[in-house]
Amino acid sequence: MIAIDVHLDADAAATMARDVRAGLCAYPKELAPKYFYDERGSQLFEQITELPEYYPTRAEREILSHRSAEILTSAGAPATLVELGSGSAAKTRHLLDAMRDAGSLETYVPVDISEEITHQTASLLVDEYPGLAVRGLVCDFEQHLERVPDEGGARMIAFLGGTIGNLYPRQRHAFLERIAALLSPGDHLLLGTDLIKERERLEAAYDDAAGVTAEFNKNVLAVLNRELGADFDLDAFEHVARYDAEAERMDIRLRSLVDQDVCLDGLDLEISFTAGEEMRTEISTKFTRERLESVYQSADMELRGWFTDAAGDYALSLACRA
Ligand code: SAH
Ligand code: AVI
Repeated sequence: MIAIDVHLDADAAATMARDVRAGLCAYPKELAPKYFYDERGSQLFEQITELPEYYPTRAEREILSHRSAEILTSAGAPATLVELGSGSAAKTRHLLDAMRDAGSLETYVPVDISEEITHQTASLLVDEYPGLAVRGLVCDFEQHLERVPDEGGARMIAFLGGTIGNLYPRQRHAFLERIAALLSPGDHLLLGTDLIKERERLEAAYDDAAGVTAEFNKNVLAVLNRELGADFDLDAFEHVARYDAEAERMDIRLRSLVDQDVCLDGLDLEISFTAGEEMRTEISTKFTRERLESVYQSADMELRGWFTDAAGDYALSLACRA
């Protein structure tokens, strides 16, 4: 009942080496957020979802717990749920429950870059949903999207958690165009997006009092230490999270506390940081309904459903190919 294809091979290691070299040699320095998610990074993200300041997960759960049946009816009662960046699939259970209750549930396809969490999620789900076929894909969804299996029949592709906000506009546009190309008539995309709100709440959500987000951010340095033989001192950097109102996104960085040199033996590279220098590790874009409508339109898609939590903090939108 479980089949998981892993597409993280020598290719993935070479891609990481190339990305990190380019990011550290650029000015300003930058690392891609997909490198947060080793086993520890996935655990830290799960802790973030439970923080009092981090409202997006609770808001998305509220929508899914109240409106999954309606969402699935609007999506034509699909038999297959594909989920990009599935992680622990904690909130996805609401969609799977509604599919089971409607008698349409056949296949779940988790797609995630983190191998450990994808295996854990798959084995929990086959126990929880007797008869469910899980056909997982461990890969970088920006590289291997077209490997998502097609079982025939209507599909819903869910991209939850606001992860689309971690892509730059150009990446996002290219990604949505590729998703659109995967959608046959009758298939739908269910997209989770955080909405624009006051700076104070946004900045608190990404700089929690317990310091979990700071630890999550610094974990990318531990990943480089292990994977690329680097010698980053995690205590020599601090977490920075600012809202950029013009770009409508959170801007998350690591700031060097001192002048320092870092060696990356695996890349045969030594780089210097000056005291106060900042390296971006993630953006997290916030949306309005109007902005999303135009984002869909330019990717040859159209908005078909809009679901928000009672406070209006977060939205799930249903879209199909135009
Ligand atoms: N959907 C879950 C998890 C969100 S965290 C939720 O809503 O809570 C983002 C998830 O996307 C992580 O599980 C991470 O491993 C995965 N991810 C991030 N970048 C990725 C990429 N390029 N390819 C595949 N998975 C990615
Ligand atoms: C996964 N992604 C949608 C999270 C976000 O809110 O952008 C990652 C995150 N980074 C810091 N906190 C949470």
